[in-house]
Amino acid sequence: MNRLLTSLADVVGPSHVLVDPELTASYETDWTGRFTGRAPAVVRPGSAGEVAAVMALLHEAGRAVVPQGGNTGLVGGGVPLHGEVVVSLRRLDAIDEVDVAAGQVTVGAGATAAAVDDAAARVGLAFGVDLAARQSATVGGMVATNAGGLRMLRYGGMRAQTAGVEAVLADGRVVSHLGGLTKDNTGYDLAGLLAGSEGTLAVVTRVRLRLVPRLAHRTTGLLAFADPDAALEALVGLRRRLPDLLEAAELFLADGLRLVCGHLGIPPPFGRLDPVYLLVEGAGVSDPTEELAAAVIEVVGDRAPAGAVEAEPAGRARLWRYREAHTEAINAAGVPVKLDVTLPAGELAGFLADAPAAVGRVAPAARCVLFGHAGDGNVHVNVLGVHEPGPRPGTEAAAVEDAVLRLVAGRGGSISSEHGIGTAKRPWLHLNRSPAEIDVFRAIKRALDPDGILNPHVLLPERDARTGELG
Ligand code: 2HG
Ligand code: ZN
Repeated sequence: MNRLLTSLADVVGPSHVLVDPELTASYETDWTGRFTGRAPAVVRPGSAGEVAAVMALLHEAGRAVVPQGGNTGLVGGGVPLHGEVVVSLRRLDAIDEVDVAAGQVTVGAGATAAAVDDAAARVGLAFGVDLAARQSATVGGMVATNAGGLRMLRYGGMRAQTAGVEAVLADGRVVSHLGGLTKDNTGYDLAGLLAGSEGTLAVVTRVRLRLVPRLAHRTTGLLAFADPDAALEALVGLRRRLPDLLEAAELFLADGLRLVCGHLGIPPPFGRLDPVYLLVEGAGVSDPTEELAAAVIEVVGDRAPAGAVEAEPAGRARLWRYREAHTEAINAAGVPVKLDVTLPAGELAGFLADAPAAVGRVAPAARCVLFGHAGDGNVHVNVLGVHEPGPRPGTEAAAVEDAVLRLVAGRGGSISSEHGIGTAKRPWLHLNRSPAEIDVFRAIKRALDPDGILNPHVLLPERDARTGELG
């Protein structure tokens, strides 16, 4: 190892090979505190060339690697749970000049979502993906997880924003296709393949991003409902009535709101706790307030016993805070078991009703907090008060995961909506993917990473259920 560390230091400089536990600690534990490991080293290359040289050395040494961006992942996919070397891409944060004619920009993997959006704003454009972790989440990690976020409804997820990638293969070779041409049928879509590959196929170093128009006006509405059915019916009506205006449609429930209000020390929205809330945001080149308010009155009407519409930034931020503070409020209450799932539209209300009971059957003392991106059918299931929340088989946490994921799959949903499979969910991949599909995944993995050094413990199940072969 010492020889390897010296060679790595020759490439990136000694101050960018971290081995002191005090310096490596923040790279070794995920944001929730649920996933934690120990890395023999954290390597911080400063350019794509350095990433290539680092990967060549690690490949030669047969060392397993976890590529890491802002370490905001929630499924244990970006931390060294099995003693992997962490390759941090955060120093690759350069943002090229925005190509205004193309409406695109090329950015380093370490650029944060917020920094990309700021750069786009300077020329009247915006980054189509927005999420609560915008100040820390990096573009490389967002591609690797195919992040979705708050505006998926209107612009799609990371794969849709990705017009090209540059990436380093396991052995240090570089593949680069950053031209961003709208029409370009010259073979396999490597950018599309790497989106959602969770660091298992290559290390993303640069990304060509499609940008979207920056809409000058936006209005946020918060509506309270007596039950999920009423909220979801209202959402169907609003989507139909405002097909070009809606940018976000978020849902949360009384339990989550109670936690948020306690955590922030603020009163609930309408001076009381309602069972279900829908937060909707409209954005346009002209002020959408009247159109949104009219649609709420016409479509939602009496379905919502209380509501507010805000167009000023401070008022909008106040409404968003109730939704965006869920993650931090949950974490302040304990280490959660987090599941991130999609339900078909027609199954969403039923799932919200059934999930707490399914959890209660296997973890009687647990508390279920449900919220998410209603417009995409995406529910974030956070379970607090689980005995042994760590990601180990045979624990109460595993029983909770099993119960929720089977419920989701049984209703035709996806066990990973936007956070990835990571280490957390790979034993359940077979609930959504057939043996033939998993065989194809393994073949792709072998083609790009024959020695299995790139994030070897995520996404693919450890053993093939039929052959017993290692993933
Ligand atoms: C969000 O939508 C994030 O706020 C985090 O995806 C979700 O904390 C969670 O479970
Ligand atoms: Zn989310």
